[in-house]
Amino acid sequence: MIKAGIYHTPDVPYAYAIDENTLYLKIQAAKEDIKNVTVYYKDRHQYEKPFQQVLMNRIQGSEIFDYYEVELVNVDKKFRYFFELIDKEGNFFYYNERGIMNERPDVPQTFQFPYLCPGDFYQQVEWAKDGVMYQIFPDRFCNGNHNNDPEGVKPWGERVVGNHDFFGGDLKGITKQLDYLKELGVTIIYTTPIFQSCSNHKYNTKDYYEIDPQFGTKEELRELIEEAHKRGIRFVLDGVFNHSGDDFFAFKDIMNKGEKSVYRDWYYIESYPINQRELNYVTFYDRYGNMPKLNMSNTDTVQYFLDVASYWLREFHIDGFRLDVCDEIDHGFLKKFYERVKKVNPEAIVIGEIMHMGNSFCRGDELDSTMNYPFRESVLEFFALRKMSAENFIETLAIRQHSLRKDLHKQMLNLLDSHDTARFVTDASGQKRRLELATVFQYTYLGIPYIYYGDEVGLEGGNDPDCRRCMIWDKEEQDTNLFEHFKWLASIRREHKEFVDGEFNTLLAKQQFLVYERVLKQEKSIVFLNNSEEEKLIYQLEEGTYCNIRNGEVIEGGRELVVEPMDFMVLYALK
Ligand code: ARE
Ligand code: CA
Repeated sequence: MIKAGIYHTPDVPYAYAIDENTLYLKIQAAKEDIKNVTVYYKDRHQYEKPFQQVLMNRIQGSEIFDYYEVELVNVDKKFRYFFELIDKEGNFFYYNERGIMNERPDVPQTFQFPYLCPGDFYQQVEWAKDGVMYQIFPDRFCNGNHNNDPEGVKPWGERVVGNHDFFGGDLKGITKQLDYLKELGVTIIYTTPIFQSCSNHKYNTKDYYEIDPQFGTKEELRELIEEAHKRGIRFVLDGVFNHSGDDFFAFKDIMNKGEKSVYRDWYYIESYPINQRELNYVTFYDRYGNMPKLNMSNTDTVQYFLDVASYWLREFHIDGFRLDVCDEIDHGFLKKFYERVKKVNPEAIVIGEIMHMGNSFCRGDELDSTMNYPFRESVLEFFALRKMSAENFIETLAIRQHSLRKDLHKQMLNLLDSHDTARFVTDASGQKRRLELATVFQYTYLGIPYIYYGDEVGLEGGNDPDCRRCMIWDKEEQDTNLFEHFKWLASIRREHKEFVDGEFNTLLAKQQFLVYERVLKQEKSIVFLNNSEEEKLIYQLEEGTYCNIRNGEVIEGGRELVVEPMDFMVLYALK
């Protein structure tokens, strides 16, 4: 046995409470090195009681590791356990708190999961997990009221977009387009910030209790949310709590009163008076003087922002927050924030904007999800830039999958692009077929599909600010085939729960060919993606009867299946 491959720790993502009696356990082993793994467990206080044993399930791992998992039920809620590993040669090994041994460990040396504390259970956000998210940059989505347009708005659709341009989009415009979003299959809207702020993106908040007049009124927000809810669409707001605008009252007070300001501890001020040219205070990205970083370990600041969250949840029935620059905010604040949000609305979601792994935020007590930028990087390199083989692609995803707890991984927001990146189709040199294949993957992989407004009709754009062009509403200019494709994807995800909750198993990942199945109890679908521009994908299909869910055709298995270059197929196993 390759001992170096063995790993477990009684902590997330290797061990965590699923509910009041159930413990999830996972162990890592070197690839194809182990015949099987059995876990022995019992109540930790019952020394005399014999261990119960259960064989662990092997799940698909990465290129170098295999994983075994199991759910243990113990009504006494207290666990003591160790692993028995049998290698390919039939040798027995025992793994416990003190390492790997040749003999069965004594009871005191076993791993322990001392208690399944009720407060530690993680509750999945069902409506989010089953849904499709749509991101809106309000100034650019739809102008529903010309009376609130800021001065000097540019004509809608102007090709060149500057850092400081305004186009007049607003909340009324979003309300007007709810039926459009419903048709697309959207179930969650997330808007970038809408609180009062002088910029077009509004990430420098002036007042966390006001809607920016450019976007409308509180009444209009209320109407938007009510109308969305009527259509089964949830509404998530952007919370910019890492920093405020420099015109936020607390920072202004420090600018005016210097050291004497009662708000001096709300920020990280290095010296007085405030000097916006030299930046003698901490800011977002160390350079944006109009975005001073908030001190979220200061009790008053924390209290203020917890109340801000309560206000929008309670008064406007928003369904959650996306937290800007989440990974630079204190864990302590995030834990309190999560607790407050769930207290006001137990169903609400908390999403972190984290561009990297961010696993320390994903233990189940700070966030329900993150914007899955690592997913985006992989999909971009495989489908758009074609810099990666299918093997590498699957490997990068497997590493991410196994580093996170399963329930949270199914709620990751799988984006292809956002207001901070170039658009996928533009990175794909305008080749929409690449976008189509990538979206097939996005909608049939683990996690929540996330559309950045306009991608569904072929809107293009390079890096910020070009990725923030106005939404195309002229039907002549919209790519309606693409729209139909997105619609179809949402429908198969709605109808086939295996795409939401099923296990993901790769059947083939080679060069530019990808075949995988999603399995949920008796339900199984197989996805074939041929990302090659020249070669056919030829795959020996297992015996059985399948339905091609794109056209309803019934296909008998036990034969070779051919998928043309840059094409895909989704088969549902009938029997
Ligand atoms: C824009 C332009 C700048 C210009 C500036 C001034 O992009 O080039 O100099 O305007 O006019 C918001 C606006 C941006 C604006 C920025 C500053 O939306 O348009 O810049 O404010 O005024 C990191 C963070 C991540 C952050 C990105 C942007 O980790 O949290 O940077 N994303 C959020 C929002 C943004 C928002 C802010 C934060 C600020 O989603 O829209 O910007 O509130 C690597 C790094 C990442 C890094 C990423 C991008 O991947 O590892 O950490 O993300 O690059 O730089
Ligand atoms: Ca307007």
